[in-house]
Amino acid sequence: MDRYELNGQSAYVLVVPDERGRTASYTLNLGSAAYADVYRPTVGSRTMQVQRVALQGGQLALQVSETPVFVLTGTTAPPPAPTPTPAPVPVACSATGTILREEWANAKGRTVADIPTLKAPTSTSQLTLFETPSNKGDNYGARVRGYLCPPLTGAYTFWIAGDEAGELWLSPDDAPATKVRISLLPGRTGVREWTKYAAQQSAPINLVQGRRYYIEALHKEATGADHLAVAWQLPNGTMEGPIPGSRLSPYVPTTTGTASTAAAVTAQDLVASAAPTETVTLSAAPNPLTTQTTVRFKVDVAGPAVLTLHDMQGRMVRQLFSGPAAAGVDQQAVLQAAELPSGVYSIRLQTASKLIHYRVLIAR
Ligand SMILES: [Ca+2]
Repeated sequence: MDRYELNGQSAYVLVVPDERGRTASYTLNLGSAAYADVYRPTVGSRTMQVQRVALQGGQLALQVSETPVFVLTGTTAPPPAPTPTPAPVPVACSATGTILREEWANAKGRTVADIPTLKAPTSTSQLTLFETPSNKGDNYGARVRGYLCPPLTGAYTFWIAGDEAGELWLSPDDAPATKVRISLLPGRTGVREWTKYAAQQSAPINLVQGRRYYIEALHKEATGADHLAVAWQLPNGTMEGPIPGSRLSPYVPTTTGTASTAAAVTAQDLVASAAPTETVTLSAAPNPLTTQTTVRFKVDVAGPAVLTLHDMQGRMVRQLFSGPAAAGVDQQAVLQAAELPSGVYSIRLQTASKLIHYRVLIAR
């Protein structure tokens, strides 16, 4: 995390800098800020996606990845209610009627940080509304996750209720990696008791009709009563609590394991399996670049080499070199950037046993 100051205004940049596909949860302490604007670079766009998050006690919890996230704060009035775009004709939702619930049994602790989400869950089920069964047991953690299909375009407000600990996270799109915590339980509530604590309620959040949004509720139970539910208010004022299955689709875990941890393990395995004696270097200058840059690389074991350019989503946008590389010889390739949008890119060099990355910024 880097912090930049100008005239008393702070900007924060959060990034996992190693390009191995790792992600991390991070809580920024923003002091007296009332809200934060979270900016994310968008592929092919000169402007960034922005999400406004109301803060409780200045705490902003974010999911951070190798794509940088920029945070600006505001201390004045509460966030202005976004202006809904009228959408009089609802389109058919892609919701399939359920949301995934994962449970970890025999998990001690009273906070959501005690949920062992990096392990495989001990059981899973599908809920037909955004509410878990009451009084299932003691000492478990759970995660309810999937996709929202908003029936209208405009500002939605969310609530979480539960016993004992819970957090609600929402992405500005359908990617789990971009999720932001929008509300939480400061303490236990009754079943569907939405208004016991101010922090149970989110800021108004603009959603677009028919688009998919990733949503995730974390739930930690220690002892006694246990339950969890999530509600929302539609732009037309309708309250739905809990959110019905007609708005929901389940998250579908991939067979290779869920996203970030599996990707991280794969990248580390690649590095670990490299011949210990092989050294590969990769650089580009100038960087940042405007029209072109010269990429230099060198291998000390002769063999095939492929040099490619990838955007922030990992898609290959250019191949810069492919062929045999001689040992100990400086190789060069020119990256012409004229037709590429401004943004952060990754140059990848793949050899027989190694994959390395080099980050470049195209800025005009
Ligand atoms: Ca309890």
